[in-house]
Amino acid sequence: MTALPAPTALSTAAVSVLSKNWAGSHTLPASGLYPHQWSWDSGFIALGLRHVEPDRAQQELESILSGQWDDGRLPQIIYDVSRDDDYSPGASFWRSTDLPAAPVVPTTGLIQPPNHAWAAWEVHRTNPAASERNDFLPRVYPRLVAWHEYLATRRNRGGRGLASVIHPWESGMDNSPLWDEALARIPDTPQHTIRRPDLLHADAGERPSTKEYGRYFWLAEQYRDHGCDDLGGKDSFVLEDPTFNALWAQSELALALIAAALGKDDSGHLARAQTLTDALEHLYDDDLGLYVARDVTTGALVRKPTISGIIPLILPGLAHAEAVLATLMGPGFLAAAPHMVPSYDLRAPDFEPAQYWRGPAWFNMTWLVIFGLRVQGAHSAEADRLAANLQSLALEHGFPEYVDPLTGAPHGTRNFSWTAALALDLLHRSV
Ligand code: 9WN
Repeated sequence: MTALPAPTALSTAAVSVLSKNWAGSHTLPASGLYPHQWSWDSGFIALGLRHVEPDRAQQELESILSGQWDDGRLPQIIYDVSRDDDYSPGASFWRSTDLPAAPVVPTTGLIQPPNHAWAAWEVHRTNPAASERNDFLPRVYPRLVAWHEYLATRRNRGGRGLASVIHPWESGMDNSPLWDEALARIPDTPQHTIRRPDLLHADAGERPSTKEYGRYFWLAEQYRDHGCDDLGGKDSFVLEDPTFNALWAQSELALALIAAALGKDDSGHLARAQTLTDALEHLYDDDLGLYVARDVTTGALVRKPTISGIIPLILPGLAHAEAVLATLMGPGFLAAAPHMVPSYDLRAPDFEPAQYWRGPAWFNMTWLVIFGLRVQGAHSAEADRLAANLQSLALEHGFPEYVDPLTGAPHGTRNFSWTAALALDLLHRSV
């Protein structure tokens, strides 16, 4: 097993990254590359902060909730307008404050995976006194319920209860191979001239290509120009993603616990978690032994072996848990990748060890896999080994965004907040 770093060294360094990236009410994912607040980043960051700064962990989640739209959606990004030139597309692209349903703070119209209720419950559970002092659960519960209602009503595009993403950015795994086929149908000719401030902070070979950015912008313009209206039915990209829906189910389980702690009725949270867990089976691919995405516009499964299809292991009672565990432990993933879990099967002809979501191992995904192994009560030595690797690679390389799964070499930006937060979380759970 990889040696664990000294707890104090890791803790001091991780806390320092999170403090440097703290922007007064929330944490920037990375102060250069990502200078605004991102939605699912805040969920992961709160999971780490809860151990050391419980009030700040609560504030992190309340801050992202302050960007909630009238229809319940939680935006992918809340913008800091003073840094509008530093990230593209910015607030001036979305012009959200022109829309009556949008909040006063400028945001994107898009969303990201719903890990927030899960994070809120963990923040409360870790320090109930701090939570009760601030009335944390009563304040956040109705807004989290509205967020999930948005997914259930506006995003049930496939009609089977699963939420659809209408842009690759919404999945959090922007250039995953799962999106290639659907993106190939999208024009790469947006109205906007595309600026790439991201390339000042990360190597072009590790970021999505110019062609991909053309399509991302084209799709975002289409959604924006229809007033970000989900019922317009005009979207060209509509896919059901396993990780997005597994996090929703997990968050629905957390809402049931929050409702119980508040002395409220369950309000159907447990039933919805079960419905989502069952509906995920529509995404199961027997040949690959994992879950895949479904393209709602064609009805076809996108048969690509990515990390997204392994994350449903976080759910209790998953019908194909045994088969997915075998895939995870097999030659496409952990048997050949000693450090952390690759984002794409190592044997895929287009696997790329340093290219963003097309091969590198990400800290949040490995953290979710560790959690999943513990939920399934399986491979506990492997879970411990991954937890040790995650912590050592985080500290050794200055909290990178992702690593080469074969060598552990760091890639992307450094001092990345969720890397620090999740390493801190594992440290606190093992001591
Ligand atoms: C677009 C902030 C975000 C993460 C995503 C990750 C990356 C943005 C980008 O950074 O996406 O949202 O510009 O590449 O893919 O998961 O939330 O850390």
